[in-house]
Amino acid sequence: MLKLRVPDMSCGHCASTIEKAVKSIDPTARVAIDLGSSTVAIETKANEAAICDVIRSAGYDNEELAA
Ligand SMILES: [Cu+2]
Repeated sequence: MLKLRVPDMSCGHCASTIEKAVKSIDPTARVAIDLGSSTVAIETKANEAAICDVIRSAGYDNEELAA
């Protein structure tokens, strides 16, 4: 489980952009977004650094949280 803090995520549109970005790398990923705490939990078998990068490319800086 990859947990990220994504400070610039503020609405449902942000959430769906991030989810689409993750699924462009791993269509089977499970993405749980919590706008209240600006965190995203991702269950994926894909490379975690690649997931962070694709979210960044979509316009959302992010940092990994300790599990
Ligand atoms: Cu938004």
